[in-house]
Amino acid sequence: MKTENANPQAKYLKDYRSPAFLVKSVELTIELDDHKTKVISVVDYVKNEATTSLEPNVLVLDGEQQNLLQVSLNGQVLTPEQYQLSDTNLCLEPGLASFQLIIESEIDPANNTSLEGLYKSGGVFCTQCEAEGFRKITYYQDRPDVLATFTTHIIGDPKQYPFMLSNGNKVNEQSWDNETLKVTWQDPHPKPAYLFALVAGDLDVLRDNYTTKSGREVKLELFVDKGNLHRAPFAMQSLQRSMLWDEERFGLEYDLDIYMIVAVDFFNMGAMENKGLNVFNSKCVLADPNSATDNDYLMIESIVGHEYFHNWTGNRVTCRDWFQLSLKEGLTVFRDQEFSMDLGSRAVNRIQQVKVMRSHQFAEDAGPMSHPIRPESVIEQNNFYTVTVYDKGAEVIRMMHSILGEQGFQNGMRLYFERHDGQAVTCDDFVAAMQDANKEAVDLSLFKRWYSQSGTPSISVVEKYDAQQKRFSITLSQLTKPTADQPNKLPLHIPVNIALFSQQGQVVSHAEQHVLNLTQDSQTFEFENIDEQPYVSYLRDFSAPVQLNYQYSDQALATLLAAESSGFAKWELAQTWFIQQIKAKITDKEFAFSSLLVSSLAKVITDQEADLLLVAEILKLPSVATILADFEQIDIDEIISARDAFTQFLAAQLKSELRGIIERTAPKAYEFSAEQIASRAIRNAALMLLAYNTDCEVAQIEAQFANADNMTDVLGALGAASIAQSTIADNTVFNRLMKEFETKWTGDSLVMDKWLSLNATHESDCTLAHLAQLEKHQDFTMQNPNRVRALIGAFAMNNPKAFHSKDGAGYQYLANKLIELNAINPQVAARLITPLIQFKNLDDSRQVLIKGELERIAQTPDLSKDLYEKITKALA
Ligand code: B3K
Ligand code: ZN
Repeated sequence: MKTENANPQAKYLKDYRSPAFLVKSVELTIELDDHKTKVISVVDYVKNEATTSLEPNVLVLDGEQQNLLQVSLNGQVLTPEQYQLSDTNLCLEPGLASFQLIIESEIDPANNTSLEGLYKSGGVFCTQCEAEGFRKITYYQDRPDVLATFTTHIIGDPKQYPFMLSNGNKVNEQSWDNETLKVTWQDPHPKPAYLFALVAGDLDVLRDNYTTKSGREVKLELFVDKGNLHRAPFAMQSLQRSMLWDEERFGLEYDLDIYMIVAVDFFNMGAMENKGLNVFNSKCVLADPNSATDNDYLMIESIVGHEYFHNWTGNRVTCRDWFQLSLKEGLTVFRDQEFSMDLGSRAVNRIQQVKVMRSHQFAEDAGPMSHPIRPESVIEQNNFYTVTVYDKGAEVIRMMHSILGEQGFQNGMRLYFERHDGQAVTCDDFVAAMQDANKEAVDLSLFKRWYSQSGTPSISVVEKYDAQQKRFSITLSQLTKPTADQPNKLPLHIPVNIALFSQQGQVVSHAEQHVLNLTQDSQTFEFENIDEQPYVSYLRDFSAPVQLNYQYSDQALATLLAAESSGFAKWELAQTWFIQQIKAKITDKEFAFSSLLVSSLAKVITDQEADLLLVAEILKLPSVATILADFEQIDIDEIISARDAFTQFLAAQLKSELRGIIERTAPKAYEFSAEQIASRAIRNAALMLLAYNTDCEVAQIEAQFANADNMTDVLGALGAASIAQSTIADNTVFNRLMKEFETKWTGDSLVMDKWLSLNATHESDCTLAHLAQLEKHQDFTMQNPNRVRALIGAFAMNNPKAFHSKDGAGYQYLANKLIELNAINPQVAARLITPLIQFKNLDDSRQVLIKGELERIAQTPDLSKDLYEKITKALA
């Protein structure tokens, strides 16, 4: 296989060694220029007496894609014989216990399409250093356990770049003619290089402030592209809400006098928590009712929160090495989840979290990239910003939270900060703080295995009722199958939350809510004084990230669905029932879908007391990916057609109830309120389902589209039109509305992303030809990750019919795009390859086609480490 760097090598957690030198301070001078930005770094080093390095006298600096101009040690310019320079390192042996190194180099931001290091987004200079991007700016020990204070001087033309920003506080500004300005920033908090940031551009700014509970006045500044100020207020309010929430729930306050957020158009992920200067994908900041949906608003709130919460869980206490990434990410995802849950619907937020686990994380753990939340070996670190590290990581924190309780958990957090503020630590340190703060109460020694073991445990259940003894018992067994990275699995500590109900749906009083702590391969739990065989609701609140192997009877499901008090559990039972029905149809083509399900669901939908946002979720069917995860190997067409048949069945059977919803929820003048969000959600869910009926009322859809005063309803109408066009006689409705939408929004790239995605997921006979056409649209460019994800990502992830077409054309299309992207942006390419490497449960002929494509990609000249790692593992 040809690669950028011959034979990329894995790094191992077990090989961790502390650095040979520590850094006292860093002073950077950056002279901005599109193609020749000059970077001068002045760094004071001291020998690390406690180093475990095998070469304790050698200073190893990371550096890539720079033109090195000069190195001097304590004022003496070094000759090239005095250091060793390779494509990735600069090494020297200073022979001193402390010294100053000055390095001058040149970089080319305008040609940096990887969007890592210093690059230009539109006309704006910006940086992305996590995980290992700082090495593209200057030669440095680019590792999270080297912490230093930073002073940054930015030199540039103030007419082009009126704002020149970096971390910390602005301490000086100096201009020497009309063309040059030098701005100096100082960050008093020692930080690793991955938290460094620089932004320079001509932007609009929204200013506000926040007073912390101890009285610190913090200036808040939100920078956006010129003309976008009207889309900035919601992100600003989200920031203020985050600051207040972290004080109230975690007792944590902000620690600088200024907090800045900059929205940029070209960004590889959602956002980045650089100290005092967050850089955000504009998609995760900008919103107004005309252009953003309710879900966009909620996403913005949660990401603004996430980056803010990193200030403590990530920045004040950071990771010792990148294997510990979940230390900050799992914990911070847990915190942003709790933030959204405290502010909004707990049940519906939990549902969204669980959907991510089931449709993405389970698949990752079952595929070639399976890894524990703390991985043990890595070729390309950027490949490990995964649903496992983030979302399963958050599930592990959530289990700890439920084992310790809120009080015990907060005691653990306090101890963690007391011990480790200002340090770079490990996941073991975190668990030790949780354990030591709760010594008497719990023993986390077995629980810790979640950090080192990959794979999704499956839980099977055997129930036994002894009428004579009035004893009910549940035997739970756990099994984690071998994964690509680990052949042998051990039992885990799995908390299984259950509730017992009588056959009439009464809570079996003394057993309403139990957490069964499964710690062995198999365990039996007994309940005394049970008058009849109860119905059990399992894995309430998704109390552990496991797969439950249990076939409920239709009668049990009907009873539990009506009786459950937990909104989440109601959704879970409905989903389980849907999946059981779809699976039954796959096994037996003659299978008749359950009428008991219909009447049970009708009751849920028409319940006047019901939480409408929850009901909207209940009306959405499990994704194809979620159902696929339940099979060892299957022809995916069978899932798609059984799922379609079941959807049509529900749409037909519930027609009058769904129409009732539409009547009851006629849109009112737009407000962003919980009540209206719920009303829009259920209306659009109903409209979507109704569109599966051959007599679907297209007029309804068109009226909603024409009269909508907000993007949620516009997209609701378009989504329904997409289905309607494939179901019914009026086979032009979608095309008509999409044309109108395009005319209105062309040039507004964030909104056009929604249009691209709708095109990419619409069912049609000529999807691929259409995709090729869309790539030529004026709003599309392969250089921008948002566009690529909106078009190509949406096709590969959310159009299973076309992507998995039997002739392999979908696979071939994606492979072609990945080959193009490899040269432009390896990180984006490596994210997009996911559906091509998770093929184990597809049928043999599709697997052959996919492997052929993977082998073709592997032949790409200069294949990036990112793709190399994933393809090698997939083909192994
Ligand atoms: N910490 C960043 C992610 C960096 C990704 C690098 N490939 C955003 C976040 O999780 O908040
Ligand atoms: Zn994060």
